Amino acid sequence: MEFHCPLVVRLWWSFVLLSVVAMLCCASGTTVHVVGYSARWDVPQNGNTSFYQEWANSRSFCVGDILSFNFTTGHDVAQVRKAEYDACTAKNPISPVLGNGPVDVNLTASGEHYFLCSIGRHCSLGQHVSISVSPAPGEGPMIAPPTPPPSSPASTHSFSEARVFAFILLSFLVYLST
Ligand SMILES: [Cu+2]
Repeated sequence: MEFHCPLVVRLWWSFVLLSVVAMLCCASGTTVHVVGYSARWDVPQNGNTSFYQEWANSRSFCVGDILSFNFTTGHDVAQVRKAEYDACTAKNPISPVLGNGPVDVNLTASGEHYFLCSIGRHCSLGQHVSISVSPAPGEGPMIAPPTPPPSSPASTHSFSEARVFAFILLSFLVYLST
C-alpha cells in the first residue's frame, strides 16, 4: 500500500505545528527584556527614532515577563496611553514616572503597552517604545476587547488548554483518516 500525503494535509499539519509553537512561546517562564539593542535606555544615536521600536519588533513579550530599562539618572520611564505616546507627553501617566534607574516593569497584563522618557525632547528624539504583550498560556486576554463579536471561535487569544488539546486531537484524527 502506497502512503499518500496530500498537500492539504501537510499544510494543515504545518498550521497545527505553528499554532502550538506560537502558544508555547509564553510557557517557558519569565524572560527579562533589557530594553534596546545596546541594553541602554538613552536617546538613540544617529537620530534613529525607530531604534527602540525595531528592538521591540524583534522580540516576543508575554504576561509575566519583565521589561528592564537600564539607566541611572538623566532619564525616566513613563508608562502612558496611546494618545500621549503618540504626542510624546506624559501628563497623565498610568503609573508614577520613575526617574532613578534601572527600572524594572512587570508585564502583568496583555495588550499594547507604551513607554517613553519624559525628560526634555528625549521622546521625540526616539526614546520611546511600545510593546505588544501576549497572554500567558491557558488565559484569555486580561484587557477585554471593546466590542466582542457574538461568534468568534477562531480568536487567537481565546485558546484554553482544553481547546488546544481538542485541536491537536482533531488534527491527528484528520491525519489518520487520510
Ligand atoms: Cu531620556
